[in-house]
Amino acid sequence: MRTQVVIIGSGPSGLLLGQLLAKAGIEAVILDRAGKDYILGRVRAGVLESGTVGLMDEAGAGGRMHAEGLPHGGFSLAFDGRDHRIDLADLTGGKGVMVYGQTELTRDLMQHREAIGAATIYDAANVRPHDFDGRSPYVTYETAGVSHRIDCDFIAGCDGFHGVSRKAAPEKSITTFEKVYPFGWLGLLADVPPVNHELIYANHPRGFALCSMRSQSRSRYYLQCALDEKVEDWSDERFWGELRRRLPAHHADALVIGPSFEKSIAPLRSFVAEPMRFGNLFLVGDAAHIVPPTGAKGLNLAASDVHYLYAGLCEYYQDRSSAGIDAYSARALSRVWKAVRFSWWMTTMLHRFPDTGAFDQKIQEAELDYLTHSRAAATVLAENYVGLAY
Ligand code: RFL
Ligand code: PHB
Repeated sequence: MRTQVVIIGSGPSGLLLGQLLAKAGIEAVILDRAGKDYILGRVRAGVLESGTVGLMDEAGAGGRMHAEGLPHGGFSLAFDGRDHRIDLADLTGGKGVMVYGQTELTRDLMQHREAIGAATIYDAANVRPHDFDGRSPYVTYETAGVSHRIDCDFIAGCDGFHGVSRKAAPEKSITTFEKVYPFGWLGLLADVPPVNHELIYANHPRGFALCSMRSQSRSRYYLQCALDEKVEDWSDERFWGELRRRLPAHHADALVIGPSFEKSIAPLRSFVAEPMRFGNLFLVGDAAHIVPPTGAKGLNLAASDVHYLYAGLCEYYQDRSSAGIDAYSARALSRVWKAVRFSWWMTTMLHRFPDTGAFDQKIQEAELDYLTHSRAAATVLAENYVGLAY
C-alpha cells in the first residue's frame, strides 16, 4: 500500500492533521495501537484556545463544538479565602476560550473522518517508522498477527508521550529537557452543575484545586495530590470534602455534589524534545512535548504543531516548496517553549510544593497579589491563557 502521509496516532493531533490534509486533497492513513472506544474513554483536556477552535472549523469539524461548547470570557483565581476574576475578554481585546472536552473533539474528528471514508487502522500492533532519513520512508505494523507495510512521502508522529515515533529518532540527534513535579492531579467527573459559571483555579494551603466543567450539567474537578496517592483511597465523599475545604466559603457553600463516574490521577511533567523533525519524520503534539495541565496548553500546543505541519505539507504538495516543512521544527518549538514557560509558571504559582519554605511561600503570595493589582501583570496571564498567535 502507498499513501502520501502516514500518521501514527489517532489522538487529537493525528485526527486534526488527517482531516486538514483530507480537505487539502492530501492522502493520509492513520494508524493507532488502541481501539476507538479506548481512545474515546480517555478524559483529558477541556479548554480550547481560539486557534484550536479555528483549526476545527478549517477541518470542517467545528459544528457541534460551536453548538454545545461554552465560550468563556474569564476565569477566577481563588486564594486567601477570596476570588479574583481574570477578565480575559477585557484584557485581550475581546478574546476568550472555548470549554469543550477533548473526548468530544476527538469524537467529532473521528465521525468526520469516517464520513469521508478516509482510512484509520485501529488496534495496529508493533507500528514502526522506517527509512525516514532516506527517500523512501515506510511504516510497518501488524493486525491480527499479519504484517503490513505502507510506503509514503512523510511520517507524522502523533503518537503521544509514550509512542514509538520519538523513540525511533537516532539518540545522537535528539535532545530532551524535562522537569517532573512532586505532585499529581486527582480528577473527578460527575453529572452535577458546575459550582461557578467560569473555571476557578484555587491556591490553598492544603493544595491546588481546579473547578472546571464539560457542560452546564457536567463538572470536572481536580485536586492536587501526592504522587503516591491511590484512586481507590479517594471515595467520592472524601473528594467532595477535600474540594470544599480548598475553595472560598461562598463557592464551597454552592458546591453541588453527586456520584462520580470517572476518577483518575495524572502526574505532572514538563518535557520537550528537540528538534521536532528527523528527515521525513515529524513529531507532533505530546510525542514531542508535555506540559503540566495547569495552563490548559497540551492539546492547544498539539493543535498549533498541526497548523505548522499542515501549512508546510500544503506548500510542499501544492507549490513544490520545502520551505514550510524545513521551518516546521523551529516554528513549532518557538511557540512550544513559551507555553512550557507559561504552564510551569502557573503550576509554580498555584501549587504547594512539599519543600516550600517560608521564602517561597511569600514569593507565591506576592505573585498573586501583583496579579490582582496590576493590569499589566493580569494582561500577561490573559494573553498567554487565550493562546499566543501562531
Ligand atoms: P494523545 O492524545 O496521547 O494521542 C496519541 C495517540 O497515539 C496512540 N499511540 C500509538 N499508536 C500507534 N503505535 C504506537 N506505538 C502508539 N503509541 C501511542 C495512542 O493510542 C493515542 O491514541 O496525543 P496528542 O494527539 O498529541 O494529543 C495531546 C493531548 O491529548 C494532551 O496534550 C492533552 O490532553 C493535555 N491536557 C490538556 N490540554 C489542553 O490543551 N487543555 C487542557 O485543559 C488539558 N487538560 C490535559 C488536561 C491532560 C491531562 N492528562 C490526563 C495528561 C488534563 C489532564 C488531566
Ligand atoms: C479540564 O477541564 O479538564 C481542564 C481545564 C483547565 C485546565 C486543565 C484541565 O487548566
